[in-house]
Amino acid sequence: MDNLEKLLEKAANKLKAAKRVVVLTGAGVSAESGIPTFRDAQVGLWEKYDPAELASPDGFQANPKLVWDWYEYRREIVRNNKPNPAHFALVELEKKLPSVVIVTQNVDEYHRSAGNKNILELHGRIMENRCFKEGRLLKENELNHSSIPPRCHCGSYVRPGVVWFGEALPSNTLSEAFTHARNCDVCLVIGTAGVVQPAASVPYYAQQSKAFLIEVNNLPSALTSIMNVFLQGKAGEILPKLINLI
Ligand code: BV8
Repeated sequence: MDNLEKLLEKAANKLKAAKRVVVLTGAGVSAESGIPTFRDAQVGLWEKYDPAELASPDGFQANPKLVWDWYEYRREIVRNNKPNPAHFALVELEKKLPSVVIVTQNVDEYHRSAGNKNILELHGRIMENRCFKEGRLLKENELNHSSIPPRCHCGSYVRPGVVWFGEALPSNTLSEAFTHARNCDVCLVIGTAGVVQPAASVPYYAQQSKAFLIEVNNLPSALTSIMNVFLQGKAGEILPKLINLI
């Protein structure tokens, strides 16, 4: 049995015995769906822009049309692709174990469309629209498309329903994620560079509560040093193998 198989078995045994599992996912879990990660170099028109610049209120105010177009480009990619085996393996995990909570940094809603039920979306949803001034969620028929970005009936621009850099995460969702992390037996961290805060604190709360930490990533991340098991590889390949052992 090679080293990866031994590690898979060790991780599967811990998951099998777990009463409460928290799964933290990042852009890497959707990479095999064709959704570019934040780490991936931006392509084409977006090559010369830093995502963290575009994904911010200042970036939007400086150039609302550019940021709106970037989100429309990303929405099209999400619409034209679908969940991959990594997402479906997590649906199986939720079915097999007594309690699994998916805490995701992703805004593509692929965990929901794959079939997971217990999901905490820390950074919002890319398909949703909000009034830039009021923050209110807007229905499609409330958007005035005579400009780009569209405008809310209050006259302010419409923005995507995601949490930008420099904006607070939804407080209830975040505190629920931290509470689950503090009370879990196993924390499974998949496809995240572990850089963006406060999301990247979830595994640290699990560690403080003596949970067993497992990471799935094709490269080491900022979190790998605190992991009990690091399963190196693509999430779409590793997760089905891992879940099949449970
Ligand atoms: C906030 C939505 C405060 C938008 C996103 C300490 C504490 C608090 C804040 C900070 C702090 N330090 C710094 C900050 C500020 C900032 C921050 O974290 N900056 C970073 C750059 C240092 N944080 C914030 O601004 C947050 N807000 O704290 O506000 C506050 C409080 C009160 C009042 C006002 C303000 C808000 C952060 C949320 C930003 N929004 N998304 C959008 O999508 O457009 S973050 C966005 O980037 C993603 O959602 C995701 O979270 C992040 C990218 O991270 P990853 O998911 O890790 O993806 P990445 O591409 O980086 O890496 C991919 C990984 O997958 C890699 O490891 C790769 O190896 C791996 N991989 C690739 N392919 C595969 C794979 N793994 C497996 N299989 C594969 N096939």
